[in-house]
Amino acid sequence: MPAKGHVSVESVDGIAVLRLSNPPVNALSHGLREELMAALEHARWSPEVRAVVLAGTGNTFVGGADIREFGKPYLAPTLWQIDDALLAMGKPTVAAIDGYALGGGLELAFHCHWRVAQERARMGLPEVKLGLMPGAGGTQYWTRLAGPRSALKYLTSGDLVGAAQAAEMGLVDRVADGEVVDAALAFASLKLAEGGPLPDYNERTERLAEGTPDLFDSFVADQGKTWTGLMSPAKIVDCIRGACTRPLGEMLEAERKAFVACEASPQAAALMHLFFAERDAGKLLGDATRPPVRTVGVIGAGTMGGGIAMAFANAGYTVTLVDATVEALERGVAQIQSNYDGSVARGRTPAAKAEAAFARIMPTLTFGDVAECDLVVEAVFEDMSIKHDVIGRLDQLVAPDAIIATNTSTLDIDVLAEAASRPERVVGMHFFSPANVMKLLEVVRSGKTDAGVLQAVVALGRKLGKIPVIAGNGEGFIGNYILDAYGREMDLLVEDGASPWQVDAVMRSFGFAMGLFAMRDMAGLDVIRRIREHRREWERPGRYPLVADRLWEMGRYGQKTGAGYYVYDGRKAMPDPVMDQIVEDVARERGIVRRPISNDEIREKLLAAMVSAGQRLLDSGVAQSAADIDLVMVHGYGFPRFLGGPMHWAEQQGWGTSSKQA
Ligand code: 3H9
Repeated sequence: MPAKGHVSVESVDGIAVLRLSNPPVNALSHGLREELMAALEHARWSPEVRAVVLAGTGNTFVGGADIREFGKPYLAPTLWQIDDALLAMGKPTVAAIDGYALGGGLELAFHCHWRVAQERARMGLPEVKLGLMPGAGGTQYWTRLAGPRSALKYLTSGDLVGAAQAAEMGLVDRVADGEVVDAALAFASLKLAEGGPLPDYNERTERLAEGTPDLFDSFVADQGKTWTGLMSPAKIVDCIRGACTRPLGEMLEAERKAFVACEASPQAAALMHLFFAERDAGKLLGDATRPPVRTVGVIGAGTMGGGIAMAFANAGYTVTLVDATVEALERGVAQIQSNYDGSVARGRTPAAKAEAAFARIMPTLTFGDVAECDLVVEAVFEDMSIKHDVIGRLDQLVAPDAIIATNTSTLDIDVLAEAASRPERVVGMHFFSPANVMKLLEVVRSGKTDAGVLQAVVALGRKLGKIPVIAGNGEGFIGNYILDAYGREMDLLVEDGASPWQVDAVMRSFGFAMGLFAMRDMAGLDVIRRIREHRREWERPGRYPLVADRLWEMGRYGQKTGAGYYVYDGRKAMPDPVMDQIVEDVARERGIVRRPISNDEIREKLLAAMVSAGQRLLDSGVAQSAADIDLVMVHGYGFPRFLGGPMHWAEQQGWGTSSKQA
């Protein structure tokens, strides 16, 4: 039968091959489900069909339920009805998995009697990453096929497994090194020839005895702390626990109810919002094109420069890393080496991969060695005249169409771009420290940055595995502008009566991993003072908070001096009576009558400061969308992911922000 719509059907020796097609990831959207249901019914009742092979098209089996349909009324046939139709088939069914089989897609395969996977296939139940849980039998079938231990591990993390590992675990029955549909057809023929009863999950109980109370208790004790703000991991655990002790039918019903509760949760709305925002980031550009970047140079082998070089090297780029002195270069290279060693020791990077990446970094003292690069990122000291000078020199050196990127976090990119004879090729690449780890990349455009340059840098950011958010050249771009706004609010709250300890505790209880005062102590109050000096923050309208300067004057630079906002025992922060006195003194000098400030007031004021700063960024066009602001705050500034970012959060609270698209 010729291909038609979302499901094509072909018959091979009495075996119906159903191929699903819904690009880009063959999600189980309503239209696809309608056609699939019709094809399954036809296969069921057609006497010529002896068995069914279910396959995807493109390079994916099925990426899961259609995430865009969540939160809307369920349209029949639902995924549950499709799965029931597979169970009712009464003829052998084989899933032929190539590419991804995820979420509802893997569950669809679980509803087939057997699974054949191409060796490059990857599968898993990543629903937890969307604030959801498997809702079409995933918790039950995984547990019955591969045991509760692996179900706990993979379903609460959402991690994927490859075909070979899946076969070892019992999730798939055969791994194919060639065309997967051919292998599935051969497998189905074999099963037809063998005859005998079809497998029944009710009888697959051999792994369930592993599910002892101790297994679950110790798993929760160990992992529970990483589930802050999420309801689905605990529900997943409950369903796996139930799989080991309760009848299958009862637990499928329980799983479905739990899924529906997760689907309706604010966390799921927040995480799905981020899922789409992450994919939309950097997309609001025109279609200007230019050749992709192939060769990269980094100027400055300090902490940022070294991290940036690693980010490129990890993505397969050869990087020319320049510094001016032997000592600086050697120190930088030693730091890079030690970062790779640490990553290997912690089991995060295989040794061979780390070695290969390290070998791609070419240190040099010769500035001219970057002459052939398609893109050079300057990561020299954060000082206008130094950066201006470097950009001017690069402009003279590199090819006319090469891109010059600056890693500034605070300087005016329009002014920096003036150093180049072609300012249109100058762009900001604001990496976050450690640059080889943090996913956020602010791509900052000056008034003159060429659209093609912007697009090339966004594409490059994606290749580095970053989330590239485009920002205009406003002060602090997106992230630091918002950080400033709520940082100032926090400082004022402290002068007015709160303590840093209280404010940080409020932030942590909201979901931040760390409070901002503790963060400042970690970054160093001397470093932060330099930034304030550069920005001349005291000249801004409104009350200028004084405590940070007072600490700096006293040499209390934070962790590095053993005292800042807190006093330190090693890295352990403790409230400090001296700090209380400093605050009292400042308040007295300013005539402020300090008062007790409630946690609610602190939270409201901080969030209001973030959100109104975000709104100003939208109004001025520095941020292209509210979703971009959310990405910046979640990926660069520790805003709790399960709340979806400040703008999404505010909208959920009914605060009424407007999102503007460029
Ligand atoms: C579920 O299944 C629940 C069930 O248990 C129970 C139900 C009862 N739906 O990531 P990419 C879009 S929950 C709709 O850039 P890649 C995506 O937005 C679901 N759209 O590609 C993007 O659109 P655009 C469980 C989806 O190659 C485009 O596809 N499944 C879906 O880097 C390309 O995406 C998951 O959680 C979807 N399910 O990665 C899997 N998936 O082009 C979620 C993707 O307009 N998906 N899109 O920007 C992924 O992890 C990755 O997309 C995947 C491909 C690995 C599949």
